[in-house]
Amino acid sequence: MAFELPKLAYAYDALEPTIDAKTMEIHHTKHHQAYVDNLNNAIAGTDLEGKSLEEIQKTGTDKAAVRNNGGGHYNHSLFWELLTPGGSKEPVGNVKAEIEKIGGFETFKEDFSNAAKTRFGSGWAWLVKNTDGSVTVTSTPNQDNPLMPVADVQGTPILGLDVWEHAYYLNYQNRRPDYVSAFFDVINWDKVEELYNK
Ligand code: MN3
Repeated sequence: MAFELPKLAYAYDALEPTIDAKTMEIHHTKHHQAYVDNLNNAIAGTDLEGKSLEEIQKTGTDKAAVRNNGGGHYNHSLFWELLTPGGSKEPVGNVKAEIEKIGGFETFKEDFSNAAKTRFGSGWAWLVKNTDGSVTVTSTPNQDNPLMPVADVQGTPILGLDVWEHAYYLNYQNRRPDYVSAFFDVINWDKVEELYNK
């Protein structure tokens, strides 16, 4: 069964003013759809066909088309779920406790924002869960993610921010820092906690 574009749990205009409806619609129906289609084409007839999306990140990304489009599908599928209208303002539960251990929420916000702002060109900022349960802030270029063997910091992504220009340019133009700080208004921290506890 080929991969499909996931439906969003909210309307395209639900995240305004942080993310405008036009950006959401193009991002979901054009950019994400293209990653899905190109991933399906890249794995058709190969031993990756039928593997889970997570498994593909871990084992299939030595091929450029799978790395770029498999990463694109995984990253965006996660990203949509991490957003919610109104956001939930602060981390909860185990994630809150782990963020306390790396300096607390304000320090985390600064570190995560710096990772997002200083990622040159296109890429993603991440909070990952390590195998010992601790959490680390990192970033990756392009559509790479911390599940891929090629990533500088390996781990399970529990929060991610798309810092490609297509994610913010209509509303923020070149002001990536404004987009990054607004992101904190729409984070679904309950989802982050759910991913941590998986
Ligand atoms: Mn994107």
